[in-house]
Amino acid sequence: MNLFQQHAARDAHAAVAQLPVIDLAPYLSGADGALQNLADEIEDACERIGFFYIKNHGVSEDLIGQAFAQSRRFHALPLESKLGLSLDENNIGYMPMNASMQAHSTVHKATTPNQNESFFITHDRGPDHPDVVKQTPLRGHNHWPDEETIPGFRAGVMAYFAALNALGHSLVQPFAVALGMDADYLDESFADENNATLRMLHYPPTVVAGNDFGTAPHTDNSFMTILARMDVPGLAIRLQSGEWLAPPLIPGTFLVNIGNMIRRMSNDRFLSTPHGVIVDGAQDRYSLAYFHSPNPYRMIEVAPACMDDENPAKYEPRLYADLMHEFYAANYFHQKDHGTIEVKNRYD
Ligand SMILES: O=C(O)CCC(=O)C(=O)O
Ligand SMILES: [Fe+2]
Repeated sequence: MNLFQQHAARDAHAAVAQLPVIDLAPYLSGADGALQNLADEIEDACERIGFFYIKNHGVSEDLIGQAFAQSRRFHALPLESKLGLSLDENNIGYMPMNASMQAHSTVHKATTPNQNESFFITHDRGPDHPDVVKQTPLRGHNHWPDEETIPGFRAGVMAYFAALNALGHSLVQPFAVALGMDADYLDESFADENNATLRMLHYPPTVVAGNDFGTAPHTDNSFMTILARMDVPGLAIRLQSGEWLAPPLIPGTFLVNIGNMIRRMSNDRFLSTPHGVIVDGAQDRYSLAYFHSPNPYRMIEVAPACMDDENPAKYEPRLYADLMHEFYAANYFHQKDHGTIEVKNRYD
């Protein structure tokens, strides 16, 4: 029995009922009062569980299906071609199996590397983009397979990235209000190409042994993550009770989870809930995780509305780039500071 089975939610039905499904239609269509209503729903979800579904999010099923098709095409390329696009110091590119381990996490001690391969992309900065020219850390460029090898891949992937980036931006103001701040409180933090990463995950068929995971239990280091899954199960989230729950697929929705950055801003009022993946069986599993975060060169600070004399800030202000560097170095074998860097905060 694996961890998720050993500590499975006893009343899964009741646990699933606790997962909110938030309708974005009123807010996205600009209805009166919709911003505050959405912020209230987000606040409740973040305080109770750290995960929620969104429906009527405006991203078409065709575009999502197309993005999954691109991921399948990419992962079907020969390993040598994919290794030619290997993950760079900005964590953009291809990560093969057995190349990362959740050393950062205290949720569950990972002892074996993650059993997934992933392709990471970000804003499609050209070679003459000022940050690419200056080689500014965490402001790099994408690594693409040749167009002739996989025609239409780049355009297809970037269309999905653009849609998710726009959706992520549209949720920033509701999150600011959920934190008890003015709607525009976070606008500047997300300006000038926010840190945004699309991770195209592939979990090949595996026989899970011992302490193996597709993705070991972890919290995300993003502000928020917008996840698209297919019908092959595997994801589990850890409830406040310590039990693990497999959130069902709900057609027409994305699953959103809160990352460590909003947890910091909320002074721990909002939960960045641990989750992980075990795929055990003959089927391939694909998922698309989109991480929406502030610009790396903005400070991450506890929101003034989330602290007072009785409840002082639990976190000092930190540059997001520094927090990202710590996280990457702790978890990814290819990073030059892997295994040596001090991780100041843990979130589990
Ligand atoms: O594959 C999944 O469903 C989840 C992936 C995930 O949690 C991550 O990439 O952070
Ligand atoms: Fe995650």
